[in-house]
Amino acid sequence: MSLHPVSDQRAVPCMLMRGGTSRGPFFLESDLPADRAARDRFLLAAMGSPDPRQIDGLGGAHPLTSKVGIVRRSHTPGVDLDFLFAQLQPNNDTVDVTPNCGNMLAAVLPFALERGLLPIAQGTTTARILTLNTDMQCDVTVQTPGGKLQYDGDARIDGVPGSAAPISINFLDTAGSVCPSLLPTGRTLDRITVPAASPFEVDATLIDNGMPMVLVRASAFGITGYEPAAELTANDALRARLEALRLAAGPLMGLGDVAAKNYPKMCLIAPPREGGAVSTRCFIPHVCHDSIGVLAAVTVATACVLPGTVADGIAAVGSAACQALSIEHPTGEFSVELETDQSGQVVRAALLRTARPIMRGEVLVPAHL
Ligand code: NQM
Repeated sequence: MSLHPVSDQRAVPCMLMRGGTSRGPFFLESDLPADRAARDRFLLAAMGSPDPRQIDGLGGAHPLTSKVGIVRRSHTPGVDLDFLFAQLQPNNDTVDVTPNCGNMLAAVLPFALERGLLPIAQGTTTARILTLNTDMQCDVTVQTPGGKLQYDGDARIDGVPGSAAPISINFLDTAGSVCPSLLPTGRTLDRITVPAASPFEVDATLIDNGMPMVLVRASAFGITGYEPAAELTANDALRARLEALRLAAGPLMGLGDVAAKNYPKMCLIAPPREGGAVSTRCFIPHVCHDSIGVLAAVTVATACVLPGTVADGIAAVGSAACQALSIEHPTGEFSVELETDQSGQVVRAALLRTARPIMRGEVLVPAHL
């Protein structure tokens, strides 16, 4: 952090990156205050939170554009890079570093190569990345023909216009990221009694294969599950019932009181309509996602291949040890390749994302912060 020479602002080097279907500034850890409270004050100011429009910062007035990536060379043997993801919000002053974000993760290696943390190889460059939020490791490969980062390409991901170079992510250990285990209640299905103004009971699968999630059938909430995301976000009665369920599920998942937390995420499922494995509408956790999060898709796909979950009888899945599952969402689909062992446990998840640098320079915040 340095004082801006011609003003009373402080300047911090930053790259604004799109990672998958998310966007946010990326920083080198060494450019940020070491003190956590000071770092969080800086991030809130940089993003313009709290403010619904984030008019005084870089945030895009939506949870998916209120994200920050912090990167450093790893100290862990066998690991190249450490990534800390921070979820901010337009409407409050939280800086949550508990959950993962597989979309922002897609931009970590390009950012690290841009900032010279690792050498660029010929053809493709692969790095092992440790997500510090949940101690999760993955291998990421980017295209580097001729020793230069390539962002242009033919890979398309739903939720992002156009096409770009593919970035492959191979997750090595996702089970029980924030929850104590993959199935924190020890069951694939729970009947939950939800205390609300009008109490109700609902069948749900409480699961965490990279993202703590509550899966329920859309039909249990009187909707089809094919409604547009904006229509569901505008449905206050539905959101109130989902929030009551989320608050009841949190302690059952070993997450304690989740009232002020960004997880578990809620996912309404319905039979696939486009030849995929299942149709989804995810709440993250209060706004309906226009597509689906990366680790949310891995977690939903995992529920689809486990017998006895709420997806049983809804999801269309095969029985091969390695299969690609297409998770349908409001703006298309998300393909996840899952590998299971002989006991049916998911041992590997692979997927494709894209990323692009949008701006590089310095973000300015008031110096008194
Ligand atoms: O699930 C949204 C996103 C995410 C998180 C969210 C994500 C993931 O789409 O890995 O990427 O669940 O808040 O960016």
